[in-house]
Amino acid sequence: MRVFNRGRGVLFASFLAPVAVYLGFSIEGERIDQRGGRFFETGKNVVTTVGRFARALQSKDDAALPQFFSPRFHGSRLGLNQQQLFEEKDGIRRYHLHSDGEAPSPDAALSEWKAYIDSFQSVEEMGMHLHRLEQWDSPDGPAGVIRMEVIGTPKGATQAGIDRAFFRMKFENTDGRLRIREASLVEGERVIADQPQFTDVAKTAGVDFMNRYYPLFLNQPLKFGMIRYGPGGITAVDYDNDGFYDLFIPDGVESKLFRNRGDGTFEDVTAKAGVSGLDGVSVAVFADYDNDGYKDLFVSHTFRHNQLFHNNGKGQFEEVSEEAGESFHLLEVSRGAAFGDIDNDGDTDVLVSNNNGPARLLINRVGNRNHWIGLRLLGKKANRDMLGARVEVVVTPKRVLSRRARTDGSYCSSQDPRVLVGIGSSDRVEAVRVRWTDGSLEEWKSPPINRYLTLKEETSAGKK
Ligand SMILES: [Ca+2]
Ligand SMILES: [Ca+2]
Ligand SMILES: [Ca+2]
Repeated sequence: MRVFNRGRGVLFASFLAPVAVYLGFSIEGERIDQRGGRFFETGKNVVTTVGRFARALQSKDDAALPQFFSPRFHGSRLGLNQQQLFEEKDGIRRYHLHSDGEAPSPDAALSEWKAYIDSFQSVEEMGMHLHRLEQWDSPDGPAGVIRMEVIGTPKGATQAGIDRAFFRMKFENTDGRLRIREASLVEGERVIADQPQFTDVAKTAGVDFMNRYYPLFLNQPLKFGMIRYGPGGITAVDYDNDGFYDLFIPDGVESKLFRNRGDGTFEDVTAKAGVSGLDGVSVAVFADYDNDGYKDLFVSHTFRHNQLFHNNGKGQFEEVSEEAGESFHLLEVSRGAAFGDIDNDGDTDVLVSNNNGPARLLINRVGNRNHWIGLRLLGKKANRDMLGARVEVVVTPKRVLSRRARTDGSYCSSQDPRVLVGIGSSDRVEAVRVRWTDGSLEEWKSPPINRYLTLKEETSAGKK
């Protein structure tokens, strides 16, 4: 039985398809390649230059620093030493960099940087990165937006803060060497607190896992120094319905499933749960495709076909990709996946996005054979979609399915904000409870099933 069908007329043509045809013309292709090469070399030169500039600043290399500025430099003050407090919340202070618009001489521009670095008692990291190349093919030299990131402890501070800023810079090209010709502040801020906000407990919690690249891809020579494959983020999911969020960590070598023990520690259940050996994973999305009340696992891959695993309700997953539909046999570079009931028939469908290929919309053909209840939460105040609100579907007092209203969960994808809860063969639900985001609780008794209901805040009889 096939689980997912491709939707009718829903194979979205990628905008890259015409580009592929265009590239088929070899002369044009060659020209584009040369242009691409120049673009790359210019960008690389800027990246190298600002990287060296950051290192010279961090090491206070007074001999090297003046060489980064053109003698014809002009610009406006960057506001590095003019920080204005604009927010203080939960012990965290945020400052904006403020430029007074004055135009410093090359020496004054350098002094501003020196004074900035001298304002720290220690600098742990200082980085300058090319954020956007805005001009790269001009004889005047390249121009773009440079992102600065500094982690350091300012003099008099109790711990390190983070400075982030964007500067618009123009560079002068002298015999292949770039110097800063113009510079101005786009925006910047400092975020700092007197106390640590988070303590790293990964080791004691049992989740100190370091991601690894997919080995085959890592060993491939790359024409351009592109970003290599990396997984698209961790998934937090309560796959065993015990009310505690578990963690799935996608990885290039072997992804991990950690079960939350409920005492602040996690157990590596990758092997026990039957999901060993998942490599080259982009994202993992958990959704109950068959509405049996247990969230199943969809895994998108960068280097082989995507996979679907059925959750047996006893803590194990069983692969069902073979019978899940033709899309699970395709070799595509899949990235994010968005889940939602696109055809409103009571089961969750999925939209998979692919690099350099069409998005695939997979229509679920089996889910609504089981019973279900769909809930659209509506808040009265600011959080209209009530994202983060907790829903408990009380099938029986002993079978309570807990879910959250959420749209997150997958790389560059947003899920259906409605909460779709499969209840298997149960033909009634005793109650639905909603813990709204302000902590208040409401209950709706004996709601109808196999349909979508809109639950508005403060409209139930059972407001507590
Ligand atoms: Ca759990
Ligand atoms: Ca299921
Ligand atoms: Ca559906």
